[in-house]
Amino acid sequence: MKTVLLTGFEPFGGETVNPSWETVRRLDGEIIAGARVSARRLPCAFGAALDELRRQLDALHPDVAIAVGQAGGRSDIAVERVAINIDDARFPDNDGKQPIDVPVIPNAPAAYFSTLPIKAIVAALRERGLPATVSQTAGTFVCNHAMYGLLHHGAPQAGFIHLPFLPEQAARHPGAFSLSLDDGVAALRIAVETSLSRADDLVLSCGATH
Ligand code: PCA
Repeated sequence: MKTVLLTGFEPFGGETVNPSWETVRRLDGEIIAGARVSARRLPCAFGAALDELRRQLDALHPDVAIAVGQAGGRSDIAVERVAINIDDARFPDNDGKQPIDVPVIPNAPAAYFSTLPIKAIVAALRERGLPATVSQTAGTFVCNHAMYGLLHHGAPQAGFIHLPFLPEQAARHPGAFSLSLDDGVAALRIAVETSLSRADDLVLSCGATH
């Protein structure tokens, strides 16, 4: 049976929940398109997040690995295209570390592209009425760090998805977009199904001017 690893992060930045962990934990043990899902939580800390991710990759050898994180400022489900080899934190992580302009992995490539069918995922999400887009940057905080490490260490298909705030979080951030837990769970199920069902991607205009 194929194996899917989904990871979510612990809360950070003053939040008491992280939609990524709340969402992936709901899918732990589920069989999606004949593959078994394992959900794991990562610390929101440079280094420690990658150590845990590596442990899980070594233990599970997943066919598909999707790391998920919170992007409170985003207004849709952001399927990340690329991870860059830089840590540049605007505020300390949960261990109090704030790396500035250091590589995620020294002497490794500048960037890695997601190996998920990112545009097919966006198209499938939109078809089911869920707001989604391809994101051209996963930032330079712990999520980009984890995505870069995931792609460096590898799984046949691997990538990263950022989720907006949950409604209960958005209630404390007036004006912020939110996505319900049920919609987040449905979105990740679709992302996993789409990844398992195709290796190639769609040609779909989803670019950005900045
Ligand atoms: N989001 C942060 C790190 C953990 C998370 O859920 C980020 O976007 O880097």
